[in-house]
Amino acid sequence: MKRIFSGVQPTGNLHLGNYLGAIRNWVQLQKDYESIFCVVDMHAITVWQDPAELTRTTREVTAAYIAAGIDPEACIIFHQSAVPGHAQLAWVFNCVARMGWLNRMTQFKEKAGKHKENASVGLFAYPDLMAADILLYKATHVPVGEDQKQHLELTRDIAQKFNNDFGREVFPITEPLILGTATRVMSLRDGSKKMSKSETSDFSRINLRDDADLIAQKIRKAKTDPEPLPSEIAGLENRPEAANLVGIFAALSDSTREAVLAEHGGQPFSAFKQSLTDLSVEVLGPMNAEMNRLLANPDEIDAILKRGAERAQAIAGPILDEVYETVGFLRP
Ligand code: AQP
Repeated sequence: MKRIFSGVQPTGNLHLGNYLGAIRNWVQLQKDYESIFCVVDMHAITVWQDPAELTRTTREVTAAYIAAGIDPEACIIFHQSAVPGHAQLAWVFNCVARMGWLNRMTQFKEKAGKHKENASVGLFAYPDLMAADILLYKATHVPVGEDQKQHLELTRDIAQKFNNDFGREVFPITEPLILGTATRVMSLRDGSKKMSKSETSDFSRINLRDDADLIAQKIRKAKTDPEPLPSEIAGLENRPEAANLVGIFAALSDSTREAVLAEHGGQPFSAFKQSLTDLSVEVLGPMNAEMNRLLANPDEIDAILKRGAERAQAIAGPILDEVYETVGFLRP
């Protein structure tokens, strides 16, 4: 059996990068894998979250999953804090992983920045919780972007060490699913930075809840350069903002950058931006409408999350029992 686990943090406005880099690919994967998609609220609080906002964004991420085409009947959709096994297994893994392993994690260094001493312990131990998310379901595969590869390696190391320490093959060694279709989307204000929920400038990203007018404004204001669009890929070199817009166009039209340039090369950015706006509104419009419908009915979202948590618990419970028994915890 092939089982995937993946998640998004409810840390702010979901954006085009979350959609093209993650959620859209899951819609395809659900056909071939038993799929568990989580709203990872416990990861979110590794940095400060306003409580009311956290509740709102937990529902928003859930709505985005469904509006993008993830089927809550075929897949399990739930929020992490609703299944206690995530925290329980993470504690066991805190005792399996070594300080040296976590010290090497580049994402902690990036997120903690210069204020390492002030970062939460949770932010440091984040990869142990991620390993618990995956292994609590014995997921065989995890769709990962470039930025999460190192954390999945750590998950594999933890699984291996646990199995070795206790002399039992409790956990699978989870394989990464590197998706050719995943697109890394960069900020509309700076082509060298990734589009991000926590970036202060709202004009750096297209949020999945932006309406057509706002999408048009943001694309119109997106940073570009004075040259027209090239006709070949080589012409995008050292032009990160142009490359980003072409990459977004290709992803939204299920095409290639080559094909986009063959069609639009030579155009001034004003014309290309108009085509990109039309395409973005065409693809994101229906999703935006369905998200708004769901968010106006929070009870519907909460019922989906509750049912998902029950189904997740049914898988996680026996696996946690097996872990506890392996470790030697006396069972009541
Ligand atoms: N710009 C991006 N391009 C492609 N994929 C992206 N992802 C995020 N940003 C881009 C993918 O979305 C998934 C969920 O990400 P996450 O919520 O776990 O956190 P993140 O990667 O840290 O995303 P953000 O938007 O940048 O959030 P903040 O600002 O809170 O850190 C992941 O699969 C990720 O690769």
